[in-house]
Amino acid sequence: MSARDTLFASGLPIEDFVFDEKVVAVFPDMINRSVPGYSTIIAMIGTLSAEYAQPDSVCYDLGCSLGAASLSMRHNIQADRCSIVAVDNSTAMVEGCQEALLRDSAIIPVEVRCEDILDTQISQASIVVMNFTLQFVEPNARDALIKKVYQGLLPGGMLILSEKIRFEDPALNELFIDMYHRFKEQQGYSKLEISRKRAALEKVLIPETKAEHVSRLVGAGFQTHDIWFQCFNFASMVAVKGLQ
Ligand code: GEK
Repeated sequence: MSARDTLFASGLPIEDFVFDEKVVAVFPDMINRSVPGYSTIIAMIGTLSAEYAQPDSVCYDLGCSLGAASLSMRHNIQADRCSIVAVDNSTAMVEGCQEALLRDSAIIPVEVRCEDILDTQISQASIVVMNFTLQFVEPNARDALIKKVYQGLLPGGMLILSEKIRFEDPALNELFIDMYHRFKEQQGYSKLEISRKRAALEKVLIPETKAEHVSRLVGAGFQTHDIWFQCFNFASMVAVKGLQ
């Protein structure tokens, strides 16, 4: 169990959100109480990897944080001679991820890299997970990143892309944000914590609409794609590279 997230409960001035050691210390509690369906998504990444990981391939976890998706893949992959590459550009996260792996007993090799995913070379991939990571990437770098993922995937390979999403209809957008804030209150966050965290994320987490994501996936070459999970303004998509 990680420490309880009270990072936004104090009256300190609000600064842009960063993934530093203070966040790492409370991260499992923070993400579980902030992303509706997070534990389901992590579990289903394991279920999808049992089906989609191919023999002699690499499974990437881009923006791995403490490695929850990597661990879920590691415990569920059935294919022979698979390895996992987990990447994050926060030193504190990468150290925490390495510690989590030391406590884990599964045998599939995991390489943890501290690097910007914009610099990560992707090849021989059967699964690429981006679980709430693309939303933190500079918007004008997103097309090239998804194209790189497509090119690095083997035929039949799968991208699992989870994101906070925005809705074109302003009323629906407001409704889902409102429902999301109610969810956070139910999780024990105060109204003050919710509004302070929202302000800290404003310039850092840039959500896009479903249509923008679909258009990027199609532009990169993915023929098959759909949302497999959604709760209010949080969604997870799968996109599969066709067999050529
Ligand atoms: C999970 N996937 O638990 N390069 C590398 N890492 C990055 C970059 C980048 N350009 N931008 C952001 N990150 C995880 C949760 S958290 C989502 C992912 C959240 C990293 C950042 O350091 C952080 O660890 C992660 O992406 C986003 O399944 O906290 O809402």
